[in-house]
Amino acid sequence: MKQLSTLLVAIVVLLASGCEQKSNEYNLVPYPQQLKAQQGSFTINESTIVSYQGSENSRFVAQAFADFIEPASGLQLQVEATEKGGLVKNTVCFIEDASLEGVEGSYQLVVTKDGILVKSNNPVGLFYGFQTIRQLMPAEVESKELVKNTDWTVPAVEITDAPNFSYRGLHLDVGRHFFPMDFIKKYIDLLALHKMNVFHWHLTEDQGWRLEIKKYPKLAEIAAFRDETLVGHLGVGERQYDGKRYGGYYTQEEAREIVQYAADRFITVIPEIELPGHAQAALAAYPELGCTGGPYEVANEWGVFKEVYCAGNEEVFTFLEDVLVEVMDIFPSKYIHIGGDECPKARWEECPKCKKRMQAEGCKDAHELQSYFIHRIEKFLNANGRDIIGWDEILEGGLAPNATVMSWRGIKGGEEAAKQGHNVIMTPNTHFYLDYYQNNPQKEPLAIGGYLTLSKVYSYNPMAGDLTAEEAKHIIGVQGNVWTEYMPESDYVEYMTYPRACAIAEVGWLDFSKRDYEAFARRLQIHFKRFDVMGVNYFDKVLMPSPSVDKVEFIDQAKLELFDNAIGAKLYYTSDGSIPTDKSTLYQSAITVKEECTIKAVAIDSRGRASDVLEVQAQKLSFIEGIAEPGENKGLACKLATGKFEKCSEVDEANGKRLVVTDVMIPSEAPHDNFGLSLEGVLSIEQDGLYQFALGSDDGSQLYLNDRLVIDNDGFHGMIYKKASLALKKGTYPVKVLFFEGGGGEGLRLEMMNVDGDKMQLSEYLSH
Ligand code: TNX
Repeated sequence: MKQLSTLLVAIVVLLASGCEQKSNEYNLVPYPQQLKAQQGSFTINESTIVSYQGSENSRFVAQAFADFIEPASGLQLQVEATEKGGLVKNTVCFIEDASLEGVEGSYQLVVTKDGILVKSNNPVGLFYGFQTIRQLMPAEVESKELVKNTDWTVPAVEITDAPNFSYRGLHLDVGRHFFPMDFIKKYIDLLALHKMNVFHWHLTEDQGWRLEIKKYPKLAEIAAFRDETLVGHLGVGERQYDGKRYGGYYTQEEAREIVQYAADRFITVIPEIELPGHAQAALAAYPELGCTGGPYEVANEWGVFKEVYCAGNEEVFTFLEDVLVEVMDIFPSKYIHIGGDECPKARWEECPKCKKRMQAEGCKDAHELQSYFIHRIEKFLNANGRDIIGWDEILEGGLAPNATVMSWRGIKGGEEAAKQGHNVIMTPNTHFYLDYYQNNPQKEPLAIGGYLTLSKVYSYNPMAGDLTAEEAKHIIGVQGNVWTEYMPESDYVEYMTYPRACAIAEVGWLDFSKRDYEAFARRLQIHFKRFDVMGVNYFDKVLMPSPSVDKVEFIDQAKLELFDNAIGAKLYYTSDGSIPTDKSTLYQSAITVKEECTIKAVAIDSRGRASDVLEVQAQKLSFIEGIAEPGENKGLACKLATGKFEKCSEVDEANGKRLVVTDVMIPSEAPHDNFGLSLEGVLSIEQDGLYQFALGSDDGSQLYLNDRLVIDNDGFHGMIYKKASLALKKGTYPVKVLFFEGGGGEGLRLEMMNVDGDKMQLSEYLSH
């Protein structure tokens, strides 16, 4: 009996490993819509022929395939036209057949032991067939040098494939840091490998203008260089600068070379020329284009700057149109990205020319002036046969009629645009901002902030919003954004971009219902071998577990859940301060915490690699008692002060208009920029227990309870939430919220959760 069971175990193990091997043969990223595994394989040898049928482009793809495999294999395959429509022995055929069904990029691929056949009704599909064959071949095929003793085999398979979205992009900010031509080409190579079809080239910024414009030579001489660069993180410590001149730009010839290089890989380059904001570098070169006339400097640190193109000056439009004429001449793309994001209105509100323009155009506020600006540029580009894309701020003050919107502040802007019948590209910072940390920030090189794991990127469903099927059709695709404030080196760009961009490629390509993160992560491990040969500096660490709360706060006890971010890893933890190992307690279900301690947890993968250590503090809270009486009136007393504030304490001291608000909110009387609020009253608590508060604001805010500061969300920043838990006795508590808005976006919210963790309707508990 024992022998029999041993035998059974052996068979099961064998079968299991056999299965694994089979699935390992098709490590395609993105994974095809339909794949049927077949027995056997085809081996490319010196007498294999590469044939083609169809337009000149089919010859081009066949030749590109032959050229691709030559360096590693040493094979110089003959490329020739064919009349035959089917699979031919020892041939790799690329057939363009107009009678086939399918969207652009769709293709069929058959590999048998005799040969390979790719069919498509369009050359892009043939090219993607080539990319699939490439990924099915041994990773060594990526080598630029001859690789000996390797069989150039392709496993037998039948694939029917098509992209889910027509726009699958990756962006690169070359304004904050400048990257060499070779790197741009490598970036494009990687897009092609992953069947992405747009390279969004973010060419102008406050910190540098990166494209030669013949009519305005000072853009290259002056705007392309800054005197020095901020050292470290903008938000941390005293600001220091490196004292080194930094910059560079692409000549028009170089930019054309990139356009051609991308076109050869069926990739469109969409250039972005930022306007009306993020323009300080251009103003440094041509100060007459700003509201004040300067002087201006190319920015040497990050952020949003108030110096923007003057909207009242005709010269600005002449300049931008001249620039765009040269841009259109270099970039054949139907779309031109005109930015439109983060444009503070402070200068416009004070500028006589802008005021005059507002009056003449009937703009009721500066947002409408921005809308006028974008409309005007759109009109110019439309007249030249091009369409604009803008960041979601272009919704403010009214969308230009034919604009496509890139939704970056989450998905709201995108949905709004889709509802208005505009096309949308989803690039939400919640899922697709590759400048965010992908692992424990303390263990990673400096990044802008955030926390965005591979699995979170992968989980994004562009269609999961509140849109009707008809509206959802306006979502034409997805894009990852790579902002480079904190990425001075190409290698580091790659580290931040890959493999998260692989996940974006798959989100853009594969139907949501077919996506499977675990299978994706397993395929990636094999895909990494290809990256190794290509010299891609990808991120590959075992990810720390994520905690259900950042800090465990409790009265008697609380639960902490851990979530696994690594695939096939086990989680271990300690609560005695020691570093967890695979000998520590295995995490199986939520940890109950009854005493103050630090929970430390790690993930350990099947290869024995450990993640960084996650640390979560557990803190016992003592009850606070309310010191006030309930107010007579609902809501809060509000003081609205206008002026420039940099800190909440300044708002506290300022004089202002007296109003009443029903909730913690910005009253409708408030202007768009430069004001402060002080909201005061009492909060009534009906039951003893643990309450959670989340104070969100853009810019700074503070929450006081019982005259004590409990949440400090002060300073200039975008929408950030800060949280606190408090153990409150039944009673009435004095409450005060301070807030200021200093330009750019605006927002203020206080959320409160009760003892059961349910959201409370805060306004019902407020009085004054
Ligand atoms: C916001 S996304 C920006 C960029 C920054 C980025 C940093 C967008 C349209 N504007 O200027 O680089 O955040 O994450």
